[in-house]
Amino acid sequence: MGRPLIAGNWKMNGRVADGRLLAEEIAQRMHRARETDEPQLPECDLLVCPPFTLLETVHRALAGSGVALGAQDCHPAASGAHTGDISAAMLADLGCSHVIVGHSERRHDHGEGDALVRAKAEAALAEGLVPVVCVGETAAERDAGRALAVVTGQLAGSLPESFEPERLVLAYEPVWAIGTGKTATPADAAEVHQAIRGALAARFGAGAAAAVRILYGGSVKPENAAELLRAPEVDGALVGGASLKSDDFWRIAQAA
Ligand code: G2H
Repeated sequence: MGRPLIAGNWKMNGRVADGRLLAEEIAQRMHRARETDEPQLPECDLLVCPPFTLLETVHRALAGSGVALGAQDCHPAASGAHTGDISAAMLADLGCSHVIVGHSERRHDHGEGDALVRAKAEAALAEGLVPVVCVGETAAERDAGRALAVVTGQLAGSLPESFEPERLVLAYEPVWAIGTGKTATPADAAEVHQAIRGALAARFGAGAAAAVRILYGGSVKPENAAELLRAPEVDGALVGGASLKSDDFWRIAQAA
C-alpha cells in the first residue's frame, strides 16, 4: 500500500470563526510535530474539505502546514448561468487541490446520478483537481445481497474516461454507516474494496488498480480507525463527524 490519505469532510458545518479555529488547530499540530517530533508527524497525507464558505479562510489557516484543501462538490461546467453553483475552476482558484464528487448525501439530497458524478469528476480533472469519487450501497441494497453489484455499477458509471491513479481517489461509503454510528466491519470494508480493486483492474489494468487510493468512509472515529485502516485494500479514510474536532481528526491520522 502507498501512503494513506485521511480526508476530513466537514459537510455543512461551521461559521467562519469555527472553520478558522479548527484549521488553525490542525495546522499547529502539524507545525509542532515537524519541529519537535512529539507528537509524531502522521504517516499519511491529510486533506480537509470544508464548505464553500470556509475555503478561503481555511486555505489561509493551513498555509505551510502540508495539509491539502478540498471542496465537497463542483458543477460540471466551467462557468455560466448556473445559479448557486461553484465550478472546479473557482475551487482551483481558491487553492483547492481536491474535490469530493458523488457523495451519497448529494446523490440522495440532490438526486445526483452516476453520469453527473462522472461529468463533475471530468471537470475537476480538467482544472487540475483530484476528484474524490464516492460510491456506496444503502441498507436495503446490502440486505438484498446487492452491495457489490451496486458499488461496482456506480463505479462503472461515475469514473472519468481517463484514469490516472495518482490523479483520482475513490471512497467507499456504505450509506447505512454514514453519520449513524454504525461502522462496516474491517471484513465488510475489505470485501467491497477488493471488489472495487477488481473492477478497476478489469477496466484499467492491474497496475493502475493497485496504485489508486481507496478510502473507507462511514462513522470512522479514533476508536475504530486503526482496525479499519489495517483492513486489506483500505488506503485511508473519509471522515465526517469526527473531522470536526481537531483532536479526533489527529488521532485518526495517527492511526494511519
Ligand atoms: C460519510 C462520512 C464522511 P461520517 O459521509 O464522508 O461521514 O464519518 O460522519 O459518517
